[in-house]
Amino acid sequence: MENGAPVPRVAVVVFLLKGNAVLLGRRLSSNGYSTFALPGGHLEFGESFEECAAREVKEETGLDIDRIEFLTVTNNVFPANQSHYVTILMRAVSADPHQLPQNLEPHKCSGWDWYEWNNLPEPLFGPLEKMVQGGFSPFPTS
Ligand code: 8DG
Ligand code: MG
Ligand code: MG
Repeated sequence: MENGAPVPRVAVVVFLLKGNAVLLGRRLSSNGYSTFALPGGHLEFGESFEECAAREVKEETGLDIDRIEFLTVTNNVFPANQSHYVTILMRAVSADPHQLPQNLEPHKCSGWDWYEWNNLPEPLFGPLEKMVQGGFSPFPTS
C-alpha cells in the first residue's frame, strides 16, 4: 500500500476434513461478523501455501495437519470493507484424529466445531457460501 490505496491480498484457508465433516468457526472479525468460516489467514512473505495452511490452522485451532493439498482459488471482493482477497483453498486432515480444536484466537472466532457437509450451519461466510451454492465439494472423489 505504497500510496495508501487498497490492494488485493492473498489468503490461504483450509477445509479440514473429518469423515464427511469440515471444521468451521463463527467469525468475530468485522468482515463476515457472525458467519461460519474456515480456518485460515494471510499468506506471509516467502511462505508456501502448505506452510501457510499449517501455520494458520495451528495458530487458530492448535491442530496439527497432514495431507495438505491445494484445491482451488477464488477471487473475493468485499466492497463494504474495502478489502479484496485472492483466496487459496486447501484441504487437509488432522495429524492426530484425537486432538481437539481449541479456540486460540477468541477475539476473532467464537469457537471451532465439526459440521457435516450435508448439514452446514448458517449463515456461512460469503466466499464459502458462494462455493457451496456453486456445488463445490472439498472431499476426495475416490
Ligand atoms: P492473520 O492475521 O492470521 O493472517 O489473519 P486472519 O485474521 O486469520 O484473517 P482471516 O480474516 O481469517 O482470513 C483472511 C481473509 O481470507 C478473510 O478476510 C477473507 C478471506 N477468506 C475467504 N474465505 C475465508 C474463509 O472461509 N475463512 C477465512 N478465515 N478467511 C476467508 O475468502
Ligand atoms: Mg489467522
Ligand atoms: Mg483467520
